[in-house]
Amino acid sequence: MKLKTYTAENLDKALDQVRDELGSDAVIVQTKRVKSGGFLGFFQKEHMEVVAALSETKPKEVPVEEVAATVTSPVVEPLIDNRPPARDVRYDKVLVEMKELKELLYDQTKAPKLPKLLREFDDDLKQQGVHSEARMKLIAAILEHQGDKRVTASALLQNVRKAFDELEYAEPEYSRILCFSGPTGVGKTTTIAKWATEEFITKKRKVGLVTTDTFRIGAVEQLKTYASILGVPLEVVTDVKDMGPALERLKDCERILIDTAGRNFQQEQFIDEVRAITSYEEMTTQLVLSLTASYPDSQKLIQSFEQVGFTNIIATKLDETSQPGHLLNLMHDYSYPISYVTTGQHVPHDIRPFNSMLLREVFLGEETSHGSSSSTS
Ligand SMILES: Nc1nc2c(ncn2[C@@H]2O[C@H](COP(=O)(O)OP(=O)(O)OP(=O)(O)O)[C@@H](O)[C@H]2O)c(=O)[nH]1
Ligand SMILES: [Mg+2]
Repeated sequence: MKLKTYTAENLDKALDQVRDELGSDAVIVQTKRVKSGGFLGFFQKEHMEVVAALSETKPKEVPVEEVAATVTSPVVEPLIDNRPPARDVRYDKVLVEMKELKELLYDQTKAPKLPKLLREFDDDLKQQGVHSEARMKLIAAILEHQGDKRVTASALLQNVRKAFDELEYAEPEYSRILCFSGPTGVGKTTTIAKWATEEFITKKRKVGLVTTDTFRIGAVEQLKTYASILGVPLEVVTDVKDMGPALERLKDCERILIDTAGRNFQQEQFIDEVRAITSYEEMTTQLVLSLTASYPDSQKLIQSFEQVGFTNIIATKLDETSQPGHLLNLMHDYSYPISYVTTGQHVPHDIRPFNSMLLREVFLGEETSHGSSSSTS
């Protein structure tokens, strides 16, 4: 597949260029506003960038209309109205190719022009799994603070701190009943135990636990152990129709935490299962995902859960991943709040609110005194 980027002052002009050069078999894979020129290519004049692809082998396999209609753009209206409802695999393939291309473009054109220290920092971020778009945005913010001053280690450190502080941290929302859902073994039950301890011991709230995980051997026992250590009530719900009465029995609880079985959410039936469990008033879904999973897998998971809705993301196993950069990718790609990050197996201590302090620790190695308390909301 031949990919080419066209830039023009507006969308119409860019599309004219595509038509003139690639003809009607061209596939519009992305349209976006970009800035160009000036210092290292950042903060400059805005124009429209259109990426078009032309299949060299089977030009008819991916018709322009079909792909163009499935392409989403954050800044421009869809090019063609009659878009198909579902994305197909070809679309995903084009997206992957585009992402790789963007990485390449950034790594080969912009990154080498950065001042040495900044380039090293950028490379570090890349090694830690931050994708090129998120890096580019962060580097732009750092450069903005930098101005034309020489990049020294201490200036860089200060500017990275500022850039982290200025990121948009969506405010998590918590309903009275929180349902923890996510793939197998990501740490749902352990996170509930940490959360329940904090709520009960530190915040002195009345806490109730519910588990619907009667699927995995030992799952009920696992939560029962935590419930009895804390001395909080636990309801075991074997059938979703029993959820109502179980919640009724816990009506005095100020916070109810619901554990669910880990599932392979690529299968639709399990999404339906979550839909049934979370259909109760006052209940919101907390999507638990592990930072040890690949970023594309986490994206697929988010896409599946968007069908049922969720309020916050909880990112687990920060201590076990070499790719903490997924946190920055999640922030860049989605508007869902990341409420907490878990940092180990110890209950209740290994859980942290997600904020710029945490990012500083992870990416700058800064020591912060967050104490032993997990501080859930
Ligand atoms: N390293 C590390 N391990 C964790 C963390 N959170 C949980 N674990 C471990 O991950 C394993 C699975 O944890 P669980 O809480 O049982 O995970 P789950 O999502 O409830 O699993 P299922 O119910 O089987 O889907 C256990 O060994 C936990 O101790 C974390 O933040 N870091
Ligand atoms: Mg569990």
